[in-house]
Amino acid sequence: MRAFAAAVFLAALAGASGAAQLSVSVHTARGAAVSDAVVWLEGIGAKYNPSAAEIGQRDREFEPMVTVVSTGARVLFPNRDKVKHHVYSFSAAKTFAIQLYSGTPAEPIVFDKAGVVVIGCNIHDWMLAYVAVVDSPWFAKSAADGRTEIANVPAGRYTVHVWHPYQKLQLETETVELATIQTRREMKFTLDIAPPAPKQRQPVGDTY
Ligand SMILES: [Cu+2]
Repeated sequence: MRAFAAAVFLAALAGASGAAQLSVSVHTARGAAVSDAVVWLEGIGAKYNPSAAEIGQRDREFEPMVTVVSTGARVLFPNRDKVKHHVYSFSAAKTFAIQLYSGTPAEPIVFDKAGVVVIGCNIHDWMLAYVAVVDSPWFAKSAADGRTEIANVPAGRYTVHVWHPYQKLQLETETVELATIQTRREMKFTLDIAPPAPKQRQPVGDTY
C-alpha cells in the first residue's frame, strides 16, 4: 500500500513537469496587429527568480518603449547618447530618479512592486517608457505582428492579462486551462488603442 502511494506521487510529479506553450495575439477591432502589448499569466504557485532588463536611451528616445519584467527585476538604464539624461518616475509602483548622467549607472533600479511604471526624462520632455511589473514568470510582449509566445508554462489554470500603454479600455482577463505535456494553445484578444499625439521634440544643445 505504501509502495502504491509512492507510485501515485511520482506520477503526479511527472505530470507537473509537462509544460505548455501559450500563443496570444492582439489585434484592433479593425484587424490591425497591436505591437507592444504586454501579456502575462497569473497562476497559483508561481515561483521565479526576478528577471533583469535594460532600457537604453538613444537619439533622445527610450528603447524599448515598453518593457515587461517580473517583480523584483533589476533594470539598468544605459545612456548611449553623448548628451546627458535625467531618468525618473513618479509612479506609485516605483518612484525613482537617476540624476543627470552619462554612461551606464552601476546600480540597477529594482522594480519591487507590481504595477505600471511610467518613466520620463527631466531634460527631454517627449521621452517616455513604460515598465509593466508583474507577479509572474510567464510574460511576453507582442511583436509587430501582434503575436506573443509564452513557453514552458506548467499545466494548470491561469488568468490571462493583457495591457497596452495606449489602450482605450482595460481588457477583461480571460481564464485558460493548460493541460499535459507539449500542449500549444492559441488565444486572440481585441484591443483598441489610441496613441497620444507625439510631443514636440525641442531643439536642444550638445550638452543636454
Ligand atoms: Cu533625456
